Amino acid sequence: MNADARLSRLRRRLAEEGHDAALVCDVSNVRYVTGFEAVWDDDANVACLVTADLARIYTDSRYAEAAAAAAVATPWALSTPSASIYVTLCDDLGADGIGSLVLESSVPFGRFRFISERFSGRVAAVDDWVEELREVKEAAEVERIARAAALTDRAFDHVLGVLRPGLTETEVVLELEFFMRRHGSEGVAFPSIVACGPNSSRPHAVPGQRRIEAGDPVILDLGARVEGYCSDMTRTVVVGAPASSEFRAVYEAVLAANEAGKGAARGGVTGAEIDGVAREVLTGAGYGEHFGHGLGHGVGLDVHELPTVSPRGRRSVLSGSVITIEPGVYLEGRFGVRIEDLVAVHDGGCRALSASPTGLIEIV
Ligand SMILES: [Mn+2]
Repeated sequence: MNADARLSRLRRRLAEEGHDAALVCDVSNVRYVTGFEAVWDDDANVACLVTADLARIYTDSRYAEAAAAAAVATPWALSTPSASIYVTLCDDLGADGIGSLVLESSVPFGRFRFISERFSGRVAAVDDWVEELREVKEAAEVERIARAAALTDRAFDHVLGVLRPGLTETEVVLELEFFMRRHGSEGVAFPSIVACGPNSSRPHAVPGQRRIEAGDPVILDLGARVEGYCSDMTRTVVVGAPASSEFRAVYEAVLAANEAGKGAARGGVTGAEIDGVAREVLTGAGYGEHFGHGLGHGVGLDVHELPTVSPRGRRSVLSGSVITIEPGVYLEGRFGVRIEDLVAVHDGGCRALSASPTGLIEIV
C-alpha cells in the first residue's frame, strides 16, 4: 500500500483545482488516504485535513491509541481534542492560514453548515476526488480483492453441499456468512442476498423466512472482506428438481451476456460501451426490458465504487480497475437469474477473479 503516493495525488488535485485544503471524512476515503490498517471502524469519528505541506488526522480518544501506533513513520500528525473534532478543526484552519477548504459532497449537511458558518474562509463540496484516486488499484489492492474473491468461491462451493428444499433464505445466508467469517472474512462485504422462488425476481431481495421449494431457482449474491477489500459474486442455481425449459432459456441468455460483458471489458472502453455489449445480448434474446439495472460497478474498499459500468458510464474504464459483470433477467412474480463475476481490468481485456463455475447447477 503506497500511502505517500496517494497523498501526493490528492495534493496534486488540490493544486490543480486551486484550493488550500481538503477535508476527507468518508471512512473508506480515510482508510485509503491514511493507509492505516484496522484502525477505522465503519462509524469512526475521523477527519483528515490535507494541504500542500500538512497532513493531520482529527479523531477522538476511542481511536487515539490505534491511530498513534499506525501513524509512526508516516506523514500524518494526530489531533485528538477532547471537545468536538470539528470545533478544533475550524479553529486550526484559521491558525494554519487556510483560505479555502473542500469537503466531500457526501458529507452530512449539518457538518457542512457547521464548518461553513464557523470557518471564515471559502468552503466548497466536491465530488469523488478520493474516489477517483481509488479507482485504479495498486497491485497489493488487487491481490487482496482476489483473496476475498477466492474466499467467496469457497463459500459458494460449501453452500452447494448444503442447499436443499426446506431451508429458509435466512438459514442459507447464515451458512454463507459463517463460512466466510470462519475462514478469514472481516464481516461481509455487504448483506448477503439469498432469494428463492419468486423472490429471485427482485434484484436486491431481502432474505427472509421463505423456505426453498423443489424446483426453485435460488439467487446467491455474496461477498467477503479481506484486509479491508471486498469481493462480490452472484450465482443462480436450481434446487430440488431439474430446471424448467423456460428457466434454461433465460439462464443461457444471461450467461451469454455475462461472457459478452467480460469479453468487452478492457481499459479505455467506456462503462456504457461494456454495458451495451452485454445488454444487446439480452435484448437480442427478447429479455432486454427485464434487465433494469446496470451491468456492473467498481469494487475495492467499498463494494460499490467507481467506475460506473452502466448506460450512465460515460467515462473510460481504466486499466487497473476492478469491476463486476452482472447481467440479470427478472420476470416479475416468477423468477430471476443473475450471474456476476468480479474481474480485474487491463489494457487488453480483463482477468476473472471469480472462479466459481458459471454453467447451470441443478442440485437434485
Ligand atoms: Mn455487484
